[in-house]
Amino acid sequence: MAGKFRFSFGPWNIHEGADPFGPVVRRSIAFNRKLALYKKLGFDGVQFHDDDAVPDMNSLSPEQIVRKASALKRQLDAQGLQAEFVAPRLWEDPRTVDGGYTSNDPKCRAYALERSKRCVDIANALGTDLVVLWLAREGTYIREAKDSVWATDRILDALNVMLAHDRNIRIAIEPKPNEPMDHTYIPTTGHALALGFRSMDPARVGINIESAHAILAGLDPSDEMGFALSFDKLWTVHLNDQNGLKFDQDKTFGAVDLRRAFNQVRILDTHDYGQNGELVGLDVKAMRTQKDDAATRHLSNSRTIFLRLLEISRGLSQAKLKAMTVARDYEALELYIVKRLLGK
Ligand code: XLS
Ligand code: MG
Repeated sequence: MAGKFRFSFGPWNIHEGADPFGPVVRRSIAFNRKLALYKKLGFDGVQFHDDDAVPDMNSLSPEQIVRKASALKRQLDAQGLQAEFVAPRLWEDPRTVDGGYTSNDPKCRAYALERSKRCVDIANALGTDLVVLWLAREGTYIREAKDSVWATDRILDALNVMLAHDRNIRIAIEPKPNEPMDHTYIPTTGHALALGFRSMDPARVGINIESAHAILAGLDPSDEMGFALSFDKLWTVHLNDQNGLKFDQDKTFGAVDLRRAFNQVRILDTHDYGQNGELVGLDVKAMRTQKDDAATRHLSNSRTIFLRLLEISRGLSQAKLKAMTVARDYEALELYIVKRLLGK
């Protein structure tokens, strides 16, 4: 029985358009107004950074943080929205300039671990058991700055600190090979899964695969997803698109390579992604050129493209696919797929 997909995005996906070379170009949309847009755009789930949920959390006590997160949970309930995950934002604070868990300064490492525990508390208060861990600055600009064995062990310690802090929390590591660092530790799905298996509770460590991150690692996102699915470890996804090996573009899903997007949809659908409540996250950014009143189109367009590719995937003739693969006639298979993508 074909499942129904539910979608999510984070408040950072509606943004003012600043890039490293220029300031904001659109008006800020207040958080409450963003929340009101979710259902209208066809989304049920909200992804959070810890400080999206509780702004200014560094100046609050653990109890105050939980109180604020609980108030937000009531707001989400009132809108019929679900918090999908919370991710510790460990890349903006001055104490995380050299990374969080792998900073060379022990005081900064201690800050990163404390912050991660608060993130777990926020997830709890928001009614989700999922934390996403994007290891943004856990890496180096120059190889000699850190020892990669030591760094791997520090990231493992951080997983254990979070797993021990809460008996139910699950952690989905989001691998990315570079940016903002020259090289990031835990760059691929394989690295992340291997690390999880060394943790104190491997059953509670899984994966978030972002399409663009896999592409930046020279890998095919659908195969990365398939690898994680075969371990039952694909707990969320960040679908988007990426035009070659450059900065992380977070383009509209399917906007660069429709066939690559199609294969992501197909692997997810074929293996019943979503059956345990997983959402389809769209980590897409609006182009800087979008005007204020049209700066949410990348979200609804990504969802529309996903659903259209789903229709195409479900409309394929299983008998034809089988015959062509048994005959090893991959030219015929290729034309069949491309024609379907062309609407023929
Ligand atoms: C990075 C993301 C980041 C994580 C969550 O690619 O946009 O925000 O997904 O921490
Ligand atoms: Mg992401």
